[in-house]
Amino acid sequence: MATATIERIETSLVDLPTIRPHKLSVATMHGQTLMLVKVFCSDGIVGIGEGTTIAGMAYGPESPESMKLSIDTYLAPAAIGKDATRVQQLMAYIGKLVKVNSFAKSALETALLDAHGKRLNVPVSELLGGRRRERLPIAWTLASGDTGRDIAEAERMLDARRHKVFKLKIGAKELKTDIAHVAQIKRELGERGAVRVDVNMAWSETQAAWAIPALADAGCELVEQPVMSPAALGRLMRRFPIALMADEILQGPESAFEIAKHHGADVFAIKIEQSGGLFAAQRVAAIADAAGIELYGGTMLEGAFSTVASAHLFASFANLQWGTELFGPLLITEEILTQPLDCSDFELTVPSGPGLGIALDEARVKRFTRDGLIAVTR
Ligand code: MUC
Ligand code: MG
Repeated sequence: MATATIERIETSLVDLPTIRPHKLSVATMHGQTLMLVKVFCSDGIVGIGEGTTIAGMAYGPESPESMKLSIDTYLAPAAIGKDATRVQQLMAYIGKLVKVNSFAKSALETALLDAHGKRLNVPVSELLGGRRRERLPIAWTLASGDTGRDIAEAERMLDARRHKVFKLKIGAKELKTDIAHVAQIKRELGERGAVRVDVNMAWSETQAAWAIPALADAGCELVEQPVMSPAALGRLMRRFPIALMADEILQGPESAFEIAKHHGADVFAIKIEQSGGLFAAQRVAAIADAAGIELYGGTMLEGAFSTVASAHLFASFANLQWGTELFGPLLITEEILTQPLDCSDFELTVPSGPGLGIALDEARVKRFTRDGLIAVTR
């Protein structure tokens, strides 16, 4: 086994515009900030990882700025001088020193896996047990805030053969307005496009109980995180036949186990950052499989690095019944890779080179790198 120690860790914040405002029940995004982490090893290998959130702190407790701070102040000093080839051991050690901070840990673990894959000349998927598929179906989120614009966008995606599964962000408007929006989009798309919704916890249990049958009647096939409470989600699951998916309540293996114990969701949206890293996300998937819960590859609207890390992991899953939504890089106006990802025929190709199998376009990213901690756009 090659030996290498961690010599230096650098973090940066990269502010990138989105192709249009992205409207969720919790916030409207006008841009995305990538927190990039580079791990420099004594064998000359550099690994890159990434952390993102959704609209700063509107979605969860971490932000790109907090990730940078926790890595610079706590994770990096703990990692420097340690064996770069023992990724799980190092992450377990860091886990003892730093509680939670799941997104920051996921970014660092991604960088370590990228470096180790490059060292061993294998893709990250091989470090995770080996891939079972080379390509992953990718859904697209319609979230312009306007029904007509969403329909036109969906038509463009279908024509380009980029996406045929659409997730609609609802929960910010009146229930009846949201249902009419979903129904109109599904009516226009017919059998050409599948329609799902994500409420991002905006509804009460009574609101959800009213809306879920109406969504099913409108042709919606999956309802993601309609309510905040895990107990309420479990109760709704038992009342309605339509598939209900857990997202925000899934915060790593322990929470997955609690939900699975009571079979509190039909589907888990697995996200590497929310899980606390790729290995933790792998454990979440194992819990779901054991409990008969189906799987979906989720996103934190990540840029290329975290998207590709997720793709390596999802490619290794035994089950991926609901496909993925790894479209994050396509929501951003700027290409940050030297070689763009292949998204074609409704699928993303999992890169096959060593590590993550992608390279950062340093010159391009430099233009968008923040000088200090205050975001210009979000
Ligand atoms: C979420 O809540 O799932 C995923 C797709 C999207 O548009 O927002 C994210 C977050
Ligand atoms: Mg969600």
